Amino acid sequence: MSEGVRVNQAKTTDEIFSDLAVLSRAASGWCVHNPNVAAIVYNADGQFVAEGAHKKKISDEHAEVVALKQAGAKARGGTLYVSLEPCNHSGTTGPCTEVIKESGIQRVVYALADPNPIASGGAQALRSAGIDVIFQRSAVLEFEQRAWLFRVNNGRPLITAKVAVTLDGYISAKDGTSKWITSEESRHDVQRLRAQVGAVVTSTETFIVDKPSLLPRIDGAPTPERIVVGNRNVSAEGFIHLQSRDLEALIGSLNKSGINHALVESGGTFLSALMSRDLVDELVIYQAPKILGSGKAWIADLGIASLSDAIQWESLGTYQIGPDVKTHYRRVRS
Ligand code: AOF
Ligand code: ZN
Repeated sequence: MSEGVRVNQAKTTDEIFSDLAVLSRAASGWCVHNPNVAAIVYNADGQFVAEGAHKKKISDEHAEVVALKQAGAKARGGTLYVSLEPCNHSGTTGPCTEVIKESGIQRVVYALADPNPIASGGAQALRSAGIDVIFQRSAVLEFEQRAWLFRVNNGRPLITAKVAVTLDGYISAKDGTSKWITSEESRHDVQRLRAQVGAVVTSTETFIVDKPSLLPRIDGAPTPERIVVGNRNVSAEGFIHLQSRDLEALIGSLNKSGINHALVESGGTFLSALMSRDLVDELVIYQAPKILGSGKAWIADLGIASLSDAIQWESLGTYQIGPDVKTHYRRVRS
């Protein structure tokens, strides 16, 4: 199906995929181990019937099953849109392909082939049962599921670092003052980041100086695992304290919990250690329109002497947040 073609309903497939992206993003903080899959059901007349997302921390039910259960008999003859190829295996639940067949769904449109060998084969199984199966690649839905895909492909979570800096790149002034460099609007935006990840990580240094809660202060938001890394003794109730500077221990702990996406909120020392090990995959930089001229830099000397050795990033988007500018970067590895 080409972009812009309307199939017996008010929305194009790309528009429905955008709706799936919104559902997927809202579910991402609820998913450990598993992908943040979303599904939407339209009936035979092309009318919206039901939607669902996988929220592993609440239920094992896959997105397709959540949406189809809600749709009931209205799914008969209809179309199921799903961000990931439906699974064909019995794992924590039975195969979604069986539930789809029983639902009477006539058409399945999915955006990403399942890279998980034990779960794959769903598209073929549905075709064999006489269901029309359409694969339409979606960069938007690949992006929303990138943390899980990254973990499947790399054996560790996607790591995003968030920093709040002045125009000249400082996170605190010479006298140590750091509250608040960025605006209230930016700080609220950070709450939404925390709500979308499985873990928020900081260093003992930042923990002692800032006493951050690292919790998303948003009603009904999922609670990320909170991790403090470093040798110093801290009283961190509700946090996991990894009393070591060994970053392998951090990765091991994140993997043990099945974290797809971790957010690092720390000062320059810890961030530089991660950066030196090439463990930062994305950056979210909030830049306030302030200049200090001196203070603590957000990143330390990385031992890079020449421009040709610079660590490369690409921008995924720039946004005005109140008086500040937020830029989202992705590491470019050649
Ligand atoms: C999900 N949610 O909505 C879909 C998934 O551990 P299990 O048995 O729940 O199986 C997880 C695998 O199932 C997952 O890696 C993916 O390949 C497939 N589909 N998983 O958690 C969903 N549709
Ligand atoms: Zn499934």
